[in-house]
Amino acid sequence: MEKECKRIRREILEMIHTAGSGHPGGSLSGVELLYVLYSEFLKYDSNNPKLENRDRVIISKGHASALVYSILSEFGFFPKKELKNFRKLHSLLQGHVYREVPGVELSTGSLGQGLSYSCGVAMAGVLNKKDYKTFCYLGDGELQEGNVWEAAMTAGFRKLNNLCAIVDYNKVQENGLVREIKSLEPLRKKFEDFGWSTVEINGHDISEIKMAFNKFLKETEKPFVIIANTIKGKGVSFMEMNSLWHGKAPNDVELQKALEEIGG
Ligand SMILES: Cc1ncc(C[n+]2csc(CCOP(=O)(O)OP(=O)(O)O)c2C)c(N)n1
Repeated sequence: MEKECKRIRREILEMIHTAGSGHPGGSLSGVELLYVLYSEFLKYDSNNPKLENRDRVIISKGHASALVYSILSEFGFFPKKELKNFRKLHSLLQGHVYREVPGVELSTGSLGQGLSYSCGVAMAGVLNKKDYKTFCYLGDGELQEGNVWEAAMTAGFRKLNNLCAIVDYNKVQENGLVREIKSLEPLRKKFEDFGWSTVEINGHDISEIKMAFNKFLKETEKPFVIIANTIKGKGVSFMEMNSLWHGKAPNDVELQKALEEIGG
């Protein structure tokens, strides 16, 4: 799977380079998390993306669109050739994930909303006696939004054991370090106090990610959160942990250097 993840990383950077804009840092940090989810855990039919009993994936950090589109095309939701239209006017693949794209459940980009929506989707599953699961992918800077904690409280109170939040804890937000701008710590304890089951992993370690999703599938009582320690810009030395690469496209020389470093 490491080879595939390198390919996704290269594709993300090529898309952002061609578009001349985008969000490399927080896309590169989530590659393994989404790759493992789609390849081994998610129930879906890419030829029938609205299948009633599909598992739902809500991308709350909607700016990670290059990552999401690369993953969705990898798993057959639409052809790879569409990726060259990323961020072009009138193309389907807009800069923040858009629900007309096959496989995207909710248009996002205004941070802080995905977990509330995910609670609604998960509650609908319970009320309608459906056995789908709901996964919500969040950024760490995004957790500074109050709405996230209202949703976290709801999920805990409602015991939404069909809901799995995935926090891409890459420690860097748009303008600097999360711990210096508004620390989330003690993050795991916060979720536990709100009634969640928690696991904390290395979000680039395939076997730890699998362990975490397996644990979620065995959860019977509480909503589940995977706190995934990741590296913003993972795989490219000059992008790693550097907020300058939150929302900037590499130029030709930078792209070449990045692709060489990623290798594969
Ligand atoms: C409500 C809202 N405020 C501000 C922004 C602008 N913005 C886009 S990405 C971002 C930083 C998000 O940081 P984080 O959640 O850590 O994302 P990641 O590092 O994973 O890319 C901000 C402030 C936004 N999209 N929505």
